Amino acid sequence: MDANTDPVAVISPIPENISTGTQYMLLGNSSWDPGGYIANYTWAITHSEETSYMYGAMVRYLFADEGLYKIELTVTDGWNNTGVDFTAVISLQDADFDEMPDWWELGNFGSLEENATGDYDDDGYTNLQEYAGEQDPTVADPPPLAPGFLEENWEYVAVAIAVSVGVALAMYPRVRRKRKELETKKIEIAIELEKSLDEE
Ligand SMILES: [Ca+2]
Ligand SMILES: [Ca+2]
Ligand SMILES: [Ca+2]
Repeated sequence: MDANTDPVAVISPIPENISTGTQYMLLGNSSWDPGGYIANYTWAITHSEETSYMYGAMVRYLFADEGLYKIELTVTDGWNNTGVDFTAVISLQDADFDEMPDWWELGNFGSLEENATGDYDDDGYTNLQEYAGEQDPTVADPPPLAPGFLEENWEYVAVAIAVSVGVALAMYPRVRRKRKELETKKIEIAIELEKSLDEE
C-alpha cells in the first residue's frame, strides 16, 4: 500500500458505433491500482452538451438518442489519487452501415448479422431489396420476372395475348345479341304501356 501511486483507469472496449436505443454495459473493472485499491469509479457521459454521472465498476447505460457520446471514467484510490480513461461512441440508426435501418434488421432477423446482399429467405431478392420493396425478408416472395423473360418467351406471350383477344372477340356477338334482345323487350313494354294508357 502506498499513498503516492495513482490508480490506472481502464474502460473495456465497446464498439465505436452502436445502435440507437440499445443499452450497453460499461466496464471499468479492468482498472487497477499499483499500490492499493480503487475506492471509487465515476462515469461522466456527455451527449449534446449534457453530462450524466454514474458510479460503480460496471454500469448500464442506454444510448437513447443519435449522436456522439463522450465517456470518461475517473477512478479514485483510498488516498484520493485519481486516474482517468476516455472513450467515445457514436449512436446511429444504422450502426453497421449496411443501409438497412437497425430497427428493421432487429425486427426481422433479431440481430444485425445479416448483410445487404444476403438473401435470408432464399427468394431471389436481397435483404436490401426486401427492405426497399417493403417485403418480408424472412418469407419467400414470388420471383421477379427475370430480365430477358419477354425476349426468350415472346412466342408464348404472343399466343397468350392472341387467345385472350380471340376470346373477347368471340364473346362480342353474344353480348350484342343480348343487348339487342333487351332493347326489343323495352320497346315492347313501352308499346304495351302506351296501349293501356290509350285504352283508359
Ligand atoms: Ca443496419
Ligand atoms: Ca430474400
Ligand atoms: Ca421475402
